[in-house]
Amino acid sequence: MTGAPGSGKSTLTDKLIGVIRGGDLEVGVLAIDPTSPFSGGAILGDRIRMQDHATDEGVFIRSMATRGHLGGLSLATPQAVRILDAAGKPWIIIETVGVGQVEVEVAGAADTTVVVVNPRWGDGVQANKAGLLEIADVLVVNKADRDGAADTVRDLEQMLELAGERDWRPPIVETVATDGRGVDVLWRAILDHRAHLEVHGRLEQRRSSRLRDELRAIVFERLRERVDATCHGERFDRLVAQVAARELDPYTAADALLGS
Ligand SMILES: Nc1nc2c(ncn2[C@@H]2O[C@H](COP(=O)(O)OP(=O)(O)OP(=O)(O)O)[C@@H](O)[C@H]2O)c(=O)[nH]1
Ligand SMILES: [Mg+2]
Repeated sequence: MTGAPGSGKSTLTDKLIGVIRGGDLEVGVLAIDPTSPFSGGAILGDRIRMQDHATDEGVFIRSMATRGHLGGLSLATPQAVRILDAAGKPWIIIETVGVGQVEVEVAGAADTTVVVVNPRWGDGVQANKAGLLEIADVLVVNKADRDGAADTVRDLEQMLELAGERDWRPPIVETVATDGRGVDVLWRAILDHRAHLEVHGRLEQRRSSRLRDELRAIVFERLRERVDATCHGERFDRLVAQVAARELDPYTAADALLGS
């Protein structure tokens, strides 16, 4: 579940928890704050917004900040999802603020990406509109109680039209998260997307490509640690001095370091 700050992600998540618990299934919620090192605001805000479920044993809600975490969101999120999965949560909702690269990483971590926008979304200068449409499996126009919801739906339809043929056309759902209107339609859209993935073998494909990305990211982090360890110390300093004195070119120096 991704979208601009304040678009209603937590309120929608709260209502979705209600739907899932109505079916007696357990649910895990990860609210990811990509910017704050402490996530204090997010923890408080999300807990308050999902208060109805705070004492429900079948609901696990956790806020996490990823700044400062090695590999950031792309490593922390799948690991947290894995733990919730192992703990037997059949549904896991990941909420994160959409800012640039982040929503793309979220899309990488989830089976279904829900992009939340609000009425008049089309008015502002939003650099990453096309990018958001690209990752959306389901589009939500939340705060449909406000003016301009129908226009925004039309805008989105046009943009999807321009984006061309795809094997899955993201449905556009209007919701009013505060009173729950449209949330049943949103849940149906999520289930439809899941069914689509399963029928076409895409679920396994997505998960396997996700694992490839994760493994690659882990290897990358490990290599980075080695780079830090290698480009450090007496031998490194000596090679730098040799390059500075033009006794050695930097590529040869690099090879010498890697060779060691
Ligand atoms: N009028 C109206 N207000 C809404 C609706 N959904 C959410 N809100 C309000 O919008 C504000 C932000 O809602 P949140 O659910 O916290 O939004 P969010 O996207 O989780 O916000 P961040 O996590 O801070 O990015 C709250 O005051 C909600 O009560 C809606 O459908 N209609
Ligand atoms: Mg929130």
